[in-house]
Amino acid sequence: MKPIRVAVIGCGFMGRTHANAHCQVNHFFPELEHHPVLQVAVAHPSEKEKLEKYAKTWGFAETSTDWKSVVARDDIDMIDVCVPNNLHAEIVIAAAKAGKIISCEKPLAMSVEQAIEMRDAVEASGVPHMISFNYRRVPAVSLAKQIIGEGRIGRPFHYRATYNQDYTISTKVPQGGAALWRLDAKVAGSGVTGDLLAHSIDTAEWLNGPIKRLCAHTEIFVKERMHIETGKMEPVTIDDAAMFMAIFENGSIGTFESTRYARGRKNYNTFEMNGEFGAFHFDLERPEYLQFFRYADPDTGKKVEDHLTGWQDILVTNSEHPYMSHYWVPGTMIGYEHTFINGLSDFLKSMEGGPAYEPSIRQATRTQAVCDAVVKSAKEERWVEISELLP
Ligand code: NAI
Ligand code: SOE
Repeated sequence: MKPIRVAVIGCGFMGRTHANAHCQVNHFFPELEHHPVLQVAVAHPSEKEKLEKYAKTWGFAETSTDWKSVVARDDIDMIDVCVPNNLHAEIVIAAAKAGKIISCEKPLAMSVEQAIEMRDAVEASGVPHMISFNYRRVPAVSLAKQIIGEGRIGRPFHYRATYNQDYTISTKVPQGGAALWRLDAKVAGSGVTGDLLAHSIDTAEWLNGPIKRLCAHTEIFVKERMHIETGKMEPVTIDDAAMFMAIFENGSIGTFESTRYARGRKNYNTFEMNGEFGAFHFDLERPEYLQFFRYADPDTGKKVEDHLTGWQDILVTNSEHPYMSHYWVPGTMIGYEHTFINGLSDFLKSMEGGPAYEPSIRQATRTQAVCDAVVKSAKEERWVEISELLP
């Protein structure tokens, strides 16, 4: 086994999912040659106590509140970036220059300009890297990709995505601070566009190819919120909700909607694709299912008998389904945390001669360009070509 000494930077929500993945990946993927070792846990100096607890819980050898000195160490192989969005660029660029293996959370950056700088630094250094768009690794989502590859959707006509939550409806929710930095544009970059639509865009381009142009509208429902750091009411400048129409390079058309004001919705990440031969629908609130509609055989084009057509709920837990042979017996479920384990396993396999890990920083830069196009289109009230932002 080859050890990879990991420094996880950030001990919040993602710090936990990533530490768990590092601990679990060799249990479920014993064929891997690499073995992550939790060497240093890093967090902001204001979270010293939380950091110590986190490090103890997950078994890190050491802690630090100075990520720069950690990146500079020779005895660290991998920098795993799990901090708010405004810190991604500085850490990723420093890690690339130091020749470290890099893992970075989404959204890649605060802007496409910043993403391009990160991409150039990482590509120049040639270091192995992964950007954590984990929902690709839900087995049912990977099955959708497989079904497209088998020609079962045929010519695509429509792509429809939503990513809705409801936790900012109360005007009393402050902006800034732990987790709620997402409401502060200086830290998050954008609102639901970077936080939630980035996932939908990554999945959409993976399944249906590049988006060519789009037209968006964004909304801020609560215009002022108390800022945790100043204690004062301050204008809200992130998008609370965003929706856009998209034209894909392959000629299909799409709609995307995201909000944190969809009462009742917690993590409602859905997508549907309708093609000539078939269709599928996925809903992250029922993650073990992929709905599939079969209209015609992909090889012969022959129609399924009319009385046998209908939506089929595929319970994606058979060992023939993506990733599932690594877990339990058919009919037993895996969950959210396994998307991170699956992603890390794919990444380590890519370092061992397996298929290239996706999304790379190049693809994540495209996703960032589409996010920026959404914000630009809404601001300028016009259609925006993605090539305007990423020639
Ligand atoms: P969080 O607020 O739970 O944790 C942030 C962590 O960053 C804290 O431990 C804090 O101490 C640390 N931090 C802040 N400033 C620091 C500094 N200067 N030096 C060292 N550490 C510092 O945030 P969360 O939810 O874990 O988000 C982190 C990143 O992960 C974000 O980019 C977010 O968009 C992304 N994310 C991705 C998800 C996914 O589905 N792939 C889910 C949730 C978040
Ligand atoms: C926001 O609540 C959030 O945690 C996002 O930051 C994640 O990217 C998403 O997967 C779940 O929701």
